[in-house]
Parts: sequence; structure tokens; C-alpha cells
Amino acid sequence: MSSMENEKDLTVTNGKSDYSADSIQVLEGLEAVRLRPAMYIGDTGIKGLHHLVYEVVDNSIDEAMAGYCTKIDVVINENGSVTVTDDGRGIPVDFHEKEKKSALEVVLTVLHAGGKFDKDSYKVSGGLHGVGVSCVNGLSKQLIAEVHRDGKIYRQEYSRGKPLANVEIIGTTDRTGTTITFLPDEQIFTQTTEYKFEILSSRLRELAFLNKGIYLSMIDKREVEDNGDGQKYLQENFHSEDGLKEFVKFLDANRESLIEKTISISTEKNDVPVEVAMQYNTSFSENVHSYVNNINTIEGGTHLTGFRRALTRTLKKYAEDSGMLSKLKFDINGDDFREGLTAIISVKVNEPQFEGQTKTKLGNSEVSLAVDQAVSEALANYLEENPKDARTIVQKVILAAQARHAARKARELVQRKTVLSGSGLPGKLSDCSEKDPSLTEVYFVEGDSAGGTAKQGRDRSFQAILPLRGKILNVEKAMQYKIFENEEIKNIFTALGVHIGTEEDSKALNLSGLRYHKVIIMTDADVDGSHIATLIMTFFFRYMTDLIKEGHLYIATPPLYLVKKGKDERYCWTEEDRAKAIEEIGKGREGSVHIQRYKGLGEMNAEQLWSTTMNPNTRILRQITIDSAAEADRIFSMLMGDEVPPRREFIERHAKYANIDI
Ligand code: 0RA
Repeated sequence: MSSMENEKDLTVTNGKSDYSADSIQVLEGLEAVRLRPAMYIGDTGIKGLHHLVYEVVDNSIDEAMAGYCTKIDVVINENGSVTVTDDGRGIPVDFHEKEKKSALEVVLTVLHAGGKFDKDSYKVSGGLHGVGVSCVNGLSKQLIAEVHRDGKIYRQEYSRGKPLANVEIIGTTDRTGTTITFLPDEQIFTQTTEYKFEILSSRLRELAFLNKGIYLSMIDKREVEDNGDGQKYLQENFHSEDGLKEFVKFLDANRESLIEKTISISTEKNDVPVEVAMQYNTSFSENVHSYVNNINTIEGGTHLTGFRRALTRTLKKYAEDSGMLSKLKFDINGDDFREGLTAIISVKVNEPQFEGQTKTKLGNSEVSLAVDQAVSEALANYLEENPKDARTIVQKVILAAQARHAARKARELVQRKTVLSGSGLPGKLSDCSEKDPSLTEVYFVEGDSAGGTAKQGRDRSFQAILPLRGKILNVEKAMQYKIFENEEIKNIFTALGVHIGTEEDSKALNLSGLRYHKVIIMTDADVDGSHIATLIMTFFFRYMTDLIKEGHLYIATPPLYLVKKGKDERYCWTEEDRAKAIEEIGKGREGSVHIQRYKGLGEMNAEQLWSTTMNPNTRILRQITIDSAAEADRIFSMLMGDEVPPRREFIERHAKYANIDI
């Protein structure tokens, strides 16, 4: 091992005073990150924790987009640290004149230094918050950067953003690339520092589809699998030759396609690279997902507006020109063109402006026209060249419009016929006395009997109860008008004080009248209960997406066990809880304690239900978020759609209650 300190081009001895001055400035930079981590990575919960990995991977993706990198490997190590390796050019290691230190150290310790070196500004990614690897460094208890470049291996180690030594040369190499290993700092990530394989792998899969040609892999060294011929680590590899086209096929794996071909567009308009893939299927839901610089723009924006406008205009013009609309007695609107449409829109924007609540709405106005032009040209050509498909699509659109009109009639009828109490609220709703929605919550409870217990157990000042009868309608399989005829669903709408938009836009949701800011689904802790919760979530996902996006939807978690010895009672939510309780109150002897398995809410009395599941001070609420709308859509369509084998496979893989119920 030879220290870099002796090498002329990297020496820092001549500027010793500068160096210490620099390090103070650097410290201030990353100190700010440590002081207000949420400002840089969104939050310090599980999301922010995973964001660290995305931040590093995004740098490697940038290298790939610049044409220098083909392979990115992510490893969760046994000790919980994460290693990201790429075969790009490697972070530069030469002497940085301004900062008077190795460029590697600058990239790792100066905020926003990531792209400063490259004037061609190939860098359009850089992550949602675009803060660079230095930010990851600042939030890591330990970080090791290893660079293969110019035949040598360079290494530097840091702790909480501070270098522990100068850059060293630790060997020779015949390749180029960067390896970053970091251990998140538990002083920052106080909730959890445990990475979830599925969260990371699902992001890597998405990146593989969005950046075709790149090889990505994900290994979990904490998990050893026995696959018949010996043990190996849990691993998944991602690679897509067809990119977005394959992404759409993947999302529609559990749906029946309407036309055989996936329409795909890849072009550049006014310096904006635009890629689109779309496919119609026989379902009733719209699954259009948009990305800017690989970031899932769940709030949409100008690129989505451009896409919608082009789709509606081009298809409408084709339908009119071909005379298919001549006998139509009702109007067709934008929604109708997107029913049963799965599409991905991906644009690359140099200086993206992100707006909206979660900063995932694209604001750049020039992008709208770029996408509009790209889509209308390509789609018009497609329709001309494939008249049979074109007719099938138009027929589907007409059916959608017809169904929408039927749905409107049903809705109007509903509004007149709903059984309402004097207050105009559903009779089954036990309302709370507080009127300020930001202070109140409503529990959707499965079954009338559990509803009764919840009604007794609640704090009626701010908690309302709406009992739902058994399994609510599976909205994934039903036509829209059926949904608005459904008693339970009508009750949900009126109880929440939310109505579904106007005639023109039947999926727009008006949340201004929302009567409770916490909407809590409470079902039994068994297979049936989770099925019911899934049905309710599917309904919210398809018809009240904004309610989820704005963070109003929660799931209550009743305990699974009560471990009891004499007067000593312990509620347990996990198997670990249970083992711990037996250890503590039964001194490790299972026989000496009474263990009650709760399957149903009905097995608890009102007081138990309050203290375990409803009391804000002691309960566990899980907030439902839509991290990846595309993935959520795929899972909902699989869980609630027609195809049985993929559902069975998913349930078997994720079964939470299976082993304790049998
Ligand atoms: C700054 C400049 C260059 C590359 C990189 C940073 C870079 C950063 C990361 C982080 C992970 N992998 C990375 N690969 C590259 C340009 C390098 C050059 O001009 O040779």
C-alpha cells in the first residue's frame, strides 16, 4: 500500500492552511445535511434510507447514460451496509485546483459537486433530490470509495462525511469503475437502518426498463437460499433489451391485451428525448405512468399533459375521419381514450422543475409540446398503417364513453336514493363530535359485530365508525356503473364527504369536502381480513388515488397474540414480540403462560380494541403510500384480476398469516 500523499499531483502539503480551511468549509456543507437530513433526502424513515442507495445508483446510471457504463451491481452486505459497483470511468482522482485536494474527495465531501467536472452536462439524472453521493457520505457512519482508473485502484474511507485519511493507491487493475460501500448512520436513521430487498430490487427493475441495455443486479448477503444445487445468496438480475415496451408487457402480464402490438415511440423533439410505449387491454382502468430523468412523476406534469392531449386529439381525428362516430348520440372525452390503456412516458429534461406536494410534478412548459408532437406523429402513422387495430381501439373508446354515460345515470339515481340519516350521512355511520377534519378519523370496520365493538371502544369525540358489510365489490373486475350502484361504496363516498368529479372527468376527485383526515381500514388479522383490506385499498387506489397520495389512508394493526400469566398481560404484534413476552413473563416456558391468538377483532372486547388498535398513543397505524405507482398498479391488477396462478404465487411468497393460521 502506498499513500497518495507522496505523489506530486495530489500533494496537499503545500497548501496545508488552505486544506484545513477547506475542510472546515466542507464540514459545514455536510454538517448542514446531517442537521436537516429531511431537506436533502425527503425523510429519515424507511424511504429516506432507501433513497441513499438510489442516490448512488443514479450516479452510476448517469455514467451509463453518458455511454461509459454497462453494469451496476448492488449488494446488501451481512452487516447491513450497501455496496454499489459500476464499470464506468471511475470518479476522477486527479488534483482539484480549487479545492486543493483529490477530485474523489471533492465529489464525496462537497455538496452538489457530482457533476461539476463535466461541461458537456451529460448529467440529467442525479436523483429526485439531486444531492449527489456527498450527501450519502454525510449520512453514513462509514463510507468507502474505491475507484479503478488509469490502471490503479484508489481508495478513501470516511466517517459521517469526514475523510479518515488521504486517498491511497491500494493496487493495480485492468478495468475502470467505481465502488461505493456505505453504512447508514443510526444517529440519523433512528427508525430503521434495515434495507428491504424488495424495495431496492423493484427500483432496479424499473431502472432496467427505463434504461435499456444496462445490466443491473441485486444481491442480499443477509439471505442464503438453498436452490437445490447448493446454497447461494438471494439474487435478482435485471436487463431489458426492449426497454419501455417490455415495461408495459410486464405491467400488463395479468391483463388480456386488446391488440397484439405494443406501440412504441423513441424520438427527440426540440432537444427533449421522448420515449413512450403503450398498449390497450380489456380492463377498465387507466395505467399511465410518467418519468422524468428516471424519476417516477406520480403527480404528472407537462409531459403527461402533452401525452394526453396528443392521444385524445389524434384518436378522435382518426375516428371522425373514418366515420365511426357519425351515429354517436353522446360525447367522448379524454377519460374514454385512456380506459384500458397501459402506457409509460419517459422524458429526459436538462433542468427539470419539479413542483407539487411531493415535488414529483414536472413544470417545464416546453416539454408538453415536445411530447405532444412526438406522440401525435407516431400515433397517426400507426393508425394509418394498422387499420384493423385502429378500429378495435376506437370501438373500445366508444364503449368506454357509453359506459360512462350509464355510470352517470346510475350516479344521479344514487344521489336521489341513498339512505341518509337526517344529517345527510349514511345511517350506518357513527360520527364523531369534532367537526374539524384535520383532527378527526374514520374507521372502516369489517362486519357489523366488530363495528359494534369499535363503536363502544372508540373515543367518540374524534373517531367515527363506518361498518362495511363483508367483502366489498371488487372494483378491478366491475364496470363503473356497477361500482356507483354498490351500497357500501356509496356509503364510503357520502361518509367521507367526497364526490367523484364532474361529467367531463369522472375520475377527478374533489377532496375539499373530506370530513376526516385519517381514513383507517380495520380488518381481522387473518387471510379473510387482509383480502377485505386489499379490496378496500383497490377501491381507493382506483377511485380515490389523491386521497392516498395526500397521505390520508391508513391500515390499523390489531395484535396477533395476547400472552398472559396471572395479571401480567402482553399484546404481541409479531412472532418476535411473542417470543419476547414468553421469555419475559413466562421465564421462557411456553407452558407456563396462556397464549391467545387473535384472529378476529370480535375476539377482543371494546376496551382491548381501544388500547391495542385505536388509542393513538399505543396503536400501530401503517400509512399507505404510493411509492411506485406502476408497481402498485401491477400488484393490484394481479391480486384482483382474473389470472389465478400469478396471484397464488404472490400470496405464497408474501403470506404473512399462512403459517400461524394452519
Ligand atoms: C464526476 C465526473 C465524472 C464521473 C463521475 C463523477 C462519476 C461519479 C460516480 C459515482 C458512482 N459512479 C460514478 N462514476 C462516475 C467524469 C469522469 C471523467 O471525465 O473521466
